[in-house]
This record gives sequence, structure tokens and C-alpha cells, in this order.
Amino acid sequence: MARLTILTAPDPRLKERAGPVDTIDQSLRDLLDDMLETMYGANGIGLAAPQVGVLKRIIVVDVSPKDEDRAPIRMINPEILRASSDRATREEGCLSLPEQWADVTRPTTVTVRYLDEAGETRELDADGMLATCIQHEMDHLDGTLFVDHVSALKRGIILRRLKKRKRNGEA
Ligand code: GNR
Ligand code: NI
Repeated sequence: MARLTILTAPDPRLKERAGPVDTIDQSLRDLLDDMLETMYGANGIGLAAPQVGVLKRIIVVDVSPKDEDRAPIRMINPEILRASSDRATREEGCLSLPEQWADVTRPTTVTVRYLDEAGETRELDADGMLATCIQHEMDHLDGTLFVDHVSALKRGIILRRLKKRKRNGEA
């Protein structure tokens, strides 16, 4: 297990579309475990492979409360089968946009189909924070960041702050 480096905006790799996984082998399972270790180490509730520089359609999520047992979910080639027409607005953050937060409106519930680490097809009905997090992670697979869902004004403010952080060597 290893902790990986999380890319931060602006970085062109965060804007690319990730390709599907075609082989689920031990090296892919190791990557999933490294992504989980990286996510937990950064106190995140989700992580997508492009955030660690791997342009593959893989995400990990764990929205369990900190005082409860871990409940990691590993998703390979996830697809949204259904999204509710009702929407919920939540404040989002992102490990690739450190210390930046904004309200984002998304479908309240989603049904996701994905392959697990054994290559089995699974379906999950998600609501609440889990639904938000899965959608946020799946956006990363298409090069979309939460700031792409907010006004151009707010996006500009946040991206300017991140450029300044990089200039100041704060990662
Ligand atoms: O750790 C994270 N918290 C979070 C809070 C609200 C909405 C989405 C998220 S995901 C984020 C981790 C991350 O950047 N995943 O891509
Ligand atoms: Ni993110």
C-alpha cells in the first residue's frame, strides 16, 4: 500500500476524459487500495483515479461517519442508470481544489452500475451524501470539477485563488 500524490488545479490532467478499464487484475486492485489509503490519509470521502494522475474510470468512496467502521466502495467503469428529477443543493469541496467550497445542485438520488474489484457487475441505489459523492467522483472521470457547476463568477474566483496558491508553493 502506498499513498499517492493528489493533483491540484490547475492541472491539465484533471480536465481530460478517462478511459474504461479493460482488465481487472491484481495491479488494478493494488491501485484501488492505494487510492483508498490516499483518500483516508487526506480525510476525503471519495477519490477518482484522474486525481492521482491515472486516466482510468475508477473511483473509491467512503461516506461512513468517522467514529464508525470504514465502509469503502470500489467502483470500476461506473455508469449512472437513473438519476432522480428532484435536486439537492450541498456544499462541495474537492481534494484537487484544496480549501475551496461552493454550493452545487445535483440529482438527489442515483442508481449506479459498476464492476467491483472481483469483476462482478453491481448496482447501487444511492441517496444523501453518497449520491452527491458518487456524482462528484464520476464527474472527475469526464474532466469535470465541481466548479464547472457553479457560476462563472464563483468559478473564476476559486480558480484564481488556486493559481495563487500554486505560485506561493502551497501545492
Ligand atoms: O472529500 C471530499 N468531500 C466532499 C464533500 C462534498 C462533496 C464532495 C466531496 S468529494 C471530496 C473528495 C474529492 O475531491 N473527491 O473527488
Ligand atoms: Ni473531487
